[in-house]
Amino acid sequence: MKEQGNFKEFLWGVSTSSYQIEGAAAEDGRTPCIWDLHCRIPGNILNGDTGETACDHYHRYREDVALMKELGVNSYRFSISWSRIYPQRGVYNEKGMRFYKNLIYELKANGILPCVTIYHWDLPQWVQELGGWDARETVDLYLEYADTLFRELDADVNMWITHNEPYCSGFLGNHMGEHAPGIRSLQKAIRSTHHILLSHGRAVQLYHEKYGTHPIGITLNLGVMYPQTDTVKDQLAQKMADGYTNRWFLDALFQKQYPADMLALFAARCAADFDFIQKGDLECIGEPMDFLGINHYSSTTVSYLSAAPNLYTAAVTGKEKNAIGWDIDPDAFYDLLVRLRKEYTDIPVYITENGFASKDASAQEAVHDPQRIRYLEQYLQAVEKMNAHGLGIYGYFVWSLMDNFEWPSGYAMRFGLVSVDYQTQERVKKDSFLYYQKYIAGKMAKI
Ligand code: GCO
Repeated sequence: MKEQGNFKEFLWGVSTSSYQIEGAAAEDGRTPCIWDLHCRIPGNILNGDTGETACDHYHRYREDVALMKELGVNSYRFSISWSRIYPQRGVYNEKGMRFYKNLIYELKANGILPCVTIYHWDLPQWVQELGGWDARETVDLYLEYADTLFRELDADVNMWITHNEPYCSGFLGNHMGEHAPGIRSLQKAIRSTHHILLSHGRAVQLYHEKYGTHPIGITLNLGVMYPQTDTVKDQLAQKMADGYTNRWFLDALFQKQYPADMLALFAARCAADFDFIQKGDLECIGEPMDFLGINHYSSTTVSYLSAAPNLYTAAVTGKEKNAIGWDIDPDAFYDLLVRLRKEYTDIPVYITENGFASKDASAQEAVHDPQRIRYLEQYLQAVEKMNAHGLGIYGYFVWSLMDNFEWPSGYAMRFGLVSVDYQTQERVKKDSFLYYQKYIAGKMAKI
């Protein structure tokens, strides 16, 4: 295990992403991303919500940074909108970049370290029209975009995340069709995840060769899967759920191979021949990175269902849940890290997202949130236990700074420490904001 940083270096933060908060969809040269189009198709998003205005962060970022300053975080994780930087093929948009330079300037002036996610699902529509992640050429387009970010922003960025949750952008977007671009094709989805992972590996190589001043890694959403019963069938379901969400990505990144059981399942389900995996690809995907980001929210219990795409379906448990129905299970969070250390890697880990969804009737009602506080208490305790047992956690980011556009759930689900009234854009600190503020202050005081 690499030596763990002291508390001075520990990052206490909050996370957001571009499409979920920025709004200003057509401003300063930005062109549509795949989510802009996905939101316009009736039935895709609850209540027909879109990210067109979202939290209007593009115009209110100073106010939002002031909230972070008050919260006391020493780091902020956000993502960059690719179509602000490259609104069209080969056309660099200085005005789009200016927004991020201003944001980073504001953060640094307030003593907050910028942690930048290069890609958090908002693929420019023009890239989708060239084939999207299904096309190998997208890897080169991503690299051109990433290199531009490194060149323009590296001096002031504290750490880089190549991708957020390739499971979602790859499988949920292209196999399940639940996320943009809303495609339902296993074959396309396998190719897409491969190209996403390849673009990650190539970006890590490029960054290490040309820049290499700050840490660079990827963020995975790792879940913990339990079988509903101990029957052979449910155990198989558990294995497939783990393979689809966790091992497909972990094995590629840390063992330079895809899991054999998933290759067999996919081959049977869509007659894929995997010829898109070219010589040297897995070597590149496995390029050593400086840290792993983990987004974690809950555990999932599954049972066998032969008709389901991957032979499993989520089962209902008696565990306490958030408003989306995700099980609250902090012990599973701890076990996840034990497993990661045992089976995969000893590189530093950042918890890049963790948080609680509530469904409140109004922004005002959202302000008193004892359940979110209870959730954070339990999950922060798990992080403390991880570090007490030397599991190498270097930072923790709450999802999210403020209520925002929660993908297919639109604005119905609220994850924020700050409540947002979407009519007036008024921000109000929730009780959980005050809780996290006090928690961080206690940690900092111990330095
Ligand atoms: C994710 C994304 C976030 C979500 C959050 C809650 O993990 O899905 O990174 O954009 O909003 O996780 O679902």
